[in-house]
Amino acid sequence: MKTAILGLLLATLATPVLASGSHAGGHGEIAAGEPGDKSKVSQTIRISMKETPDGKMIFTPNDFKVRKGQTVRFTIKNEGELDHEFVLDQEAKVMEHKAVMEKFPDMEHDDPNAIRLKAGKSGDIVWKFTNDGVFKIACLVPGHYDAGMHGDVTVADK
Ligand SMILES: [Cu+2]
Repeated sequence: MKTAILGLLLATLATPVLASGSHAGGHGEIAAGEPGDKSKVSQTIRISMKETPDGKMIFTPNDFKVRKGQTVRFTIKNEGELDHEFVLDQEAKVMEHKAVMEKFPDMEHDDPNAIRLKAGKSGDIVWKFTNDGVFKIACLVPGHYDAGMHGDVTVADK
């Protein structure tokens, strides 16, 4: 039963991602953009995720500027001792997703805008920023966002 509920939740969460595809203007789009094409990457941003000795959890760096239309490769390394994740989305979606994670802490994501990494592991997200605005990066493992694990991506026209 628990699995069925989780499956349903995951399906609900995954809908915007799956629907984003290549159609413009559909309703399930991710406002931050769409999965990028590796061959079109024009900027690589390296990010580390870790806990600090004073009990915070951080992305370093945690404030980026990118240009609209650009395809960015985020190379993310978990340099901490706990599992962490990197989710890129608009703030409202991040907060919605955070609430779901607090109820279902073991939920795994397999979305193009998110990656979960164990201690010592690295991974990439390739993303095309098709809209301007300020988007969030966040770790939604329960407690981590509130311990400081979030940041901003500002997408500007020029
Ligand atoms: Cu974390």
